[in-house]
Amino acid sequence: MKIHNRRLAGLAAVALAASMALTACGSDSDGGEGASGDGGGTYTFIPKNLGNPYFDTSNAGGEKAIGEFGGEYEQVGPATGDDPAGQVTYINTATQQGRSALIVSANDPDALCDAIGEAMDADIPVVTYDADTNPDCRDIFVSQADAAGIAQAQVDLIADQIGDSGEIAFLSAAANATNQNEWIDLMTAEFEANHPDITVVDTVYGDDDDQKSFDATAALLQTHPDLAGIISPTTVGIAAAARYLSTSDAKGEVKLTGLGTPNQMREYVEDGTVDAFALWNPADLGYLAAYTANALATGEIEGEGDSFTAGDLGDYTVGADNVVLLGDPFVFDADNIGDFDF
Ligand code: RAM
Repeated sequence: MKIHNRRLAGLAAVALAASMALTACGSDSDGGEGASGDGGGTYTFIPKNLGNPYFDTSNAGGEKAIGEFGGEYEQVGPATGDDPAGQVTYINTATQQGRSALIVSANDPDALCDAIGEAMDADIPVVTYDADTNPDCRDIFVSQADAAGIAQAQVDLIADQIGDSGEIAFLSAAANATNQNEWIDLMTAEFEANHPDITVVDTVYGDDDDQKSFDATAALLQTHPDLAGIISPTTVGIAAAARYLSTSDAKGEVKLTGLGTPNQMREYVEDGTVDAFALWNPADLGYLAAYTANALATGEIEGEGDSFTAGDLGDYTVGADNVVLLGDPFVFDADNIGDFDF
């Protein structure tokens, strides 16, 4: 439905796009309708924040894909992972420049929607990846894995590590992060339904900032002296928490799991601070998001039910709610972490 609106709006946007082409960047391949065939086009990645190794990896995957189909890549974004207003300014700039498509990991489900709506009114497709907005305010969400599967993997890991009994807490990213909030809600429901001896005692927020996450871990241990485990469903949070635990008396006593990158977590798995954690391949996520944006920008797909080929990853079909699903999460432990380098 939204896609149709965008198509209708596209007619009205032709004049706007034409006038923008006179002032923007001097390239006649700019603009939502400017990408033709498989090649060309200008693609802007807007992660939650810059300087986060997770997004460095995912966006490098996006850059690789864009190179394969002959487009131009850029990455812009705020310094911290709790700044939706910062993301809005980058979306507005990209719209004024008439980029071919935007690929956004949203810091907030609602706060970006007006800016994204203006981009789509100018016939610039908007793909969210990693963290979605409300579904009715973007074209397609490229999802790293099914949210229920991500939640279940982390519940199973902590339940196994603490003997299915005791107090646990969440160390999250930003309080408004759609992805973390959805996973935490699903995990809480799963504990209540199937793990009667596990009690969730707290949720704290490190805003995907290393120092804030480190400090929040210290505070959690002080506030809850009987804590058995921490789940941190953010790569920044779990790495900071592991660093704190690795030199504290709680090392190996308070279990830590969640979502991390192998390169950030390797030393903590090898020194016994962490038994196992999960993630998908972020490079594949960015790669798939770029091919999805290209397929929208070239008109190859419009929405649910349409199929496209994402380079080396193969064929994908847009599912319900205009979601494209990458695959299943993967569990890393001491036996396999040496096989990965991201
Ligand atoms: C952090 C970010 C990102 C999340 C990963 C697991 O890098 O919060 O949104 O998907 O962790």
